[in-house]
Amino acid sequence: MNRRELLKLLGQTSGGLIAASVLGGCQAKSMDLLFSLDPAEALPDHLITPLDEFYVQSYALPSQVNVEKWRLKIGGEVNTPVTLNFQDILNAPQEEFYLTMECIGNPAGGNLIGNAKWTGTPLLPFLKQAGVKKSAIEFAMKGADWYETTLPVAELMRPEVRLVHQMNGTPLTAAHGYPVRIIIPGHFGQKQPKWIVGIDAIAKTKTGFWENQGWSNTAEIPTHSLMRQVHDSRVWNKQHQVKLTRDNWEKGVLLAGVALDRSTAITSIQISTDDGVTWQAAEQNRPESPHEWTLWRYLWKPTQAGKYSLLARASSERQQQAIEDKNSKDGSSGILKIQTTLDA
Ligand SMILES: Nc1nc2c(c(=O)[nH]1)N[C@H]1C(S)=C(S)[C@@H](COP(=O)(O)O)O[C@H]1N2
Ligand SMILES: [Mo]
Repeated sequence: MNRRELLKLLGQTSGGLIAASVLGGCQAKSMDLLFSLDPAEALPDHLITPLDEFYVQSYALPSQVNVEKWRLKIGGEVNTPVTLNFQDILNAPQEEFYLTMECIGNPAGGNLIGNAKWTGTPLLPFLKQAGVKKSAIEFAMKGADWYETTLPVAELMRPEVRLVHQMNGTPLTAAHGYPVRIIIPGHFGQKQPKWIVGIDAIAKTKTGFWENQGWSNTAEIPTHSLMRQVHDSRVWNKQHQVKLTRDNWEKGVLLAGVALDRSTAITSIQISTDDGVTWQAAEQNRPESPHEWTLWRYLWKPTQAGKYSLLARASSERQQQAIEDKNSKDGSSGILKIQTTLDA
């Protein structure tokens, strides 16, 4: 099957993102615990997802891009088109930053999310060098695999948009976009083309690959939380059932997870162990950047065996997460209810 056929095939699949995650090798390997079970240990400042656990979401198999031949062309509605090679990226000022990447198709509680330390250079000086014309309203971004997505001009002209070539201190792997990808904070992964080869200023609006299949065209990250761990088990899907023996729950049960918003700090995480009737505040860390996930934990002290429904909801300076379980094409902002059984 060639790429065109593959593209066509995926285009016809209603659950395109799911199909892609199979192709992309979204791994569900056994994972170490994210959070320490020792309540005396402080929450870390940063929780980095190791590269071998970082999800991969590609609609086509990763293109092998030859770094010698790689070029990024900034063109379209600009005064002077600019062509960059890999050395131009390395010669420009370098910045390191933490940012959490999440797929818009990540179901509530899903594993299509990861946090990394990225290294790259701001895009803005190159856009200024090209001189974006007044006629431009959007940028169309292209990957070497023909993936395309668009965003308004102002979104890409923010200083925090960068051309990135390292992830967790090592060159991007082929699966994550070697040699260069773009990162546009505040948006789901869909707006972050890997193997980027083209940024075209365009005078008419256009929609990209996933957007043409009904996925949000703004793809902005809503205020949301994910419970990732209940005591000593990792949680990564909504069917997840947790069972704890009395020995394990009597001393208290650690509930822990992450929360993220498009642009503002997470101000609180609330936990309910009675299906949303009462809520308690969880402990959280305070990352410097709103684009890195906030870590939270809560020590639940149940007094009775039984079945419980565990919920976590996040609030940011912008909004509070809704208590619903919606997996829509705008990204799932709904709450995951984790069914937990405490044995007598
Ligand atoms: N060129 C290209 N870029 C792409 C994609 C793709 O298929 N091709 N998938 C996008 C989607 S849907 C997501 S969620 C992120 C995932 O990035 P990751 O695979 O590095 O985790 O890449 C985005 N960038
Ligand atoms: Mo995605």
